[in-house]
Amino acid sequence: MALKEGFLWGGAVAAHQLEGAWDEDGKGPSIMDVTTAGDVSHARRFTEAVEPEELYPNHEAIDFYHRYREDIALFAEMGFKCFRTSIAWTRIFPQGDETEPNEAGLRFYDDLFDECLRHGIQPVVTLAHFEMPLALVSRYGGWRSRKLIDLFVRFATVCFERYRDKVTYWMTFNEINNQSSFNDDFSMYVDSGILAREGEDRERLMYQAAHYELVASARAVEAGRRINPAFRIGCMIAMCPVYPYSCEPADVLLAHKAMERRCFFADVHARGTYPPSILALWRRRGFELDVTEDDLATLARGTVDYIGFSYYMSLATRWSSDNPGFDFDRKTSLVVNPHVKASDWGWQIDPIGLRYTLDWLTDMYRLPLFIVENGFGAYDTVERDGSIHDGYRIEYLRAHIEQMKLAVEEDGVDLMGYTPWGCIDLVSAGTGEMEKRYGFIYVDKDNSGAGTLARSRKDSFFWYQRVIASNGEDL
Ligand code: BGP
Repeated sequence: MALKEGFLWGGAVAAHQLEGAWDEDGKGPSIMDVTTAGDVSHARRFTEAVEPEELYPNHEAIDFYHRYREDIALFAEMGFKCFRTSIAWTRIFPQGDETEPNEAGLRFYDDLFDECLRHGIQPVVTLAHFEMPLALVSRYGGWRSRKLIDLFVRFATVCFERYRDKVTYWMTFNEINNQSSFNDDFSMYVDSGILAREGEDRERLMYQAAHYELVASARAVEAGRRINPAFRIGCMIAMCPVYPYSCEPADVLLAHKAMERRCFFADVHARGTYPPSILALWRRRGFELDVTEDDLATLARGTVDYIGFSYYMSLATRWSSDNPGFDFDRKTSLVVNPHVKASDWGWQIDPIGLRYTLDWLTDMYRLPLFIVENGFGAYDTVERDGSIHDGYRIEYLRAHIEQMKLAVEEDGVDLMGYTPWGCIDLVSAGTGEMEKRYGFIYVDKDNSGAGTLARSRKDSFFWYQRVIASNGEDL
């Protein structure tokens, strides 16, 4: 059995990492327009009404806003069947709470999606990829506020109505579960627009914000189904399977707890209920969250059609006696897995972990899956003749596709498609750098912002072209 006919081969990006044009045609500032490289201090200053200095690499990014025709032609040359991007919320609602959407912003995505469709490429659209309007942080504290539910659902509804006949595949919140690392300022900020205050109970804050987002997602799913029953609307989870460091029972239990804490979001999206372990945790901690009967009914109705997920690496954890409650914390509970190598940024490379993830998600949720991010961030070298020999990237992707095929062929996983991350070089979300590159297409721009922005084909471009043409047989 091979990959199914119509398998969605493609690539993935996010608006704020490649479009640039951050303040053109009426666009408002988003949370990512005032922060860099995992550092939220500028964002804090901005919301305290101090003008921060200009150092945001995504303001220009790779200027996709003006060059998308050329880029989509290159995707088409590779044979893409789909292209995953996000709609920048602040192009549509610049401040987030206007009564009318911004027509120029809506028109940009009309043109972009038309261009994709003209080349036979299906748009796959994430509604919120770390792009909350900054004004919603200043005015409402981001997802601290229940008010955001209505604002997000309105944004989603405007997009569903406008692109009803152009987009079939949607996702609500990108990597919604990153915020489970609530001790990490950046994770909280990008997922929820929350800048935690001194002395606040961050864990409680995270569960409250996550609940509002999950309700917003469920309401968006319901709205989307009403607008076009043919839509397929998914969630998007950052999947890094957490392995026990050893077979010592406490290590195994801690790894299991880590998966519960990181992945309960998928339970709510897919099954429409919170798992018992999370409800018990709220009781144990004495969290009295704003969760209404109505919310629970909404969650049960607005379950997703598929699970989209990113997979870059696996993690490993080891229990110690100063963690009697088996609380997993990404900052303190992780250990290096001696059985796998890591990228230059310390991301552990584990192709078998992808098969494990596909199997695990299928066992848990019995839903179609979509690998919407996977890839190898690396430094590339341009040779004198302009060629780029990125064999390391090919090796990474090949090994992951092999495991993906095994999951489909031998384990019965229902897989919709595969869109490697950063199919064209773009600004890294985690580091703010250009030179952590993922692309099949090289973009001439360095970390300081210098470069012509010219595009060129790497070796991996021609390799991926063959992979798609053979539906994954020629690796
Ligand atoms: C995911 C995000 C992407 C992307 C990717 C690679 O977490 O959804 O936006 O950036 O990771 O991460 P980085 O850019 O930090 O290498």
